[in-house]
Amino acid sequence: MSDDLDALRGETADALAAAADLRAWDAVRVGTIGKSGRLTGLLKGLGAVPAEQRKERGAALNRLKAELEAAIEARRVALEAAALEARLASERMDVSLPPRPHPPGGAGEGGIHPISRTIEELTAIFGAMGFRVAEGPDIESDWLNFSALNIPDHHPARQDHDTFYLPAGADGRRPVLRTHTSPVQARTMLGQEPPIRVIVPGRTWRADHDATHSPMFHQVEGLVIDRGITLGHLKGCLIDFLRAFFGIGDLPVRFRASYFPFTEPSMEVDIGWNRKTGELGKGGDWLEILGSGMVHPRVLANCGIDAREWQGFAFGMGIERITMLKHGMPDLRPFYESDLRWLRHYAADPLAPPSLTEGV
Ligand code: 2NL
Repeated sequence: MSDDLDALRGETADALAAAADLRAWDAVRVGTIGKSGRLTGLLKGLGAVPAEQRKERGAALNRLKAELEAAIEARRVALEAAALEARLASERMDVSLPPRPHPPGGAGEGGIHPISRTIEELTAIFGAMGFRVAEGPDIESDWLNFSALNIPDHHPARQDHDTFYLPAGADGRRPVLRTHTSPVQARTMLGQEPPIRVIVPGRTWRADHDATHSPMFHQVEGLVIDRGITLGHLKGCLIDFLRAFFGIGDLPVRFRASYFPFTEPSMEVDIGWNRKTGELGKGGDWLEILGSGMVHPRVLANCGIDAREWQGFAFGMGIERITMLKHGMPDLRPFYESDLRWLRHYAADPLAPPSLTEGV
């Protein structure tokens, strides 16, 4: 083996080891096996070697070429791996880091208002039963708010002291601020074929203001239209809902005959509680919590549904009311006062998902 080949082997190994990045590495590669590289030069010079040494010299050069190519490639792999390691280390993110403790409603961190939280819970519970959420405008025609729902002209709900009327439109009729969310169910029936399963949470308006009434409040109504729907479906659905919402698996529930213009028969629904302590679930007293019934055939007809083929049930309740009962809130007014002390006390943690069985 010639000295010049040994020198090239050693110097290339040193240069490769010294190459700290791919640019330096490439300079070594070009300088060794590139077009004008040292090894290439030696190979080109083979022709000038005396014939008797040429064979041995050629074999030695080819061995060195294979050796250097392997060493150059190995260095490239090592440099690329090191570069990747360095990049991964510099961009590392600790995804296991837990979120900072989050005071509900506190110190500008934001919390979920109890009304919103109850709507999230209603959506979770009824969503699991196959209901979708429907929404509609606050300003409605009196036909959708009243007539479609079989509320006749002389009904007390139509009197000015209950209903906010707006100035008459081009048709000469006065729109209203919806007094319940039922017009959204009417829109749903008019807009799609049964089967229908919707809940409608939302703002409602009545010209009524005292310690227990606000001119703006929230309701949730529900509507199911399908073939062969009976009172049994209504009872099962509402019993399951009430037990899930209040988180009391054996909550007593009582159905009591009543009257609504839009349902026939109609029932008010009571839950068991203790009148003295306010505790829900036991105590032998009854508390009215919601209204319900089988959708009146005239309402179905008004909304374009054939009552001989389709039946349904509906229900409605006040969101403030069920929220106050669930959390033992004594007063309705703070819901709308934006008092941070009240909000910090009652707001829900935005990171805690609404639970089907426990609520907040
Ligand atoms: C209550 C009573 C109720 C309904 C609302 C309804 C809606 C349509 C058709 C039939 Cl589109 N019914 N809604 C039915 C029964 C009772 O609410 O006391 N709410 C606070």
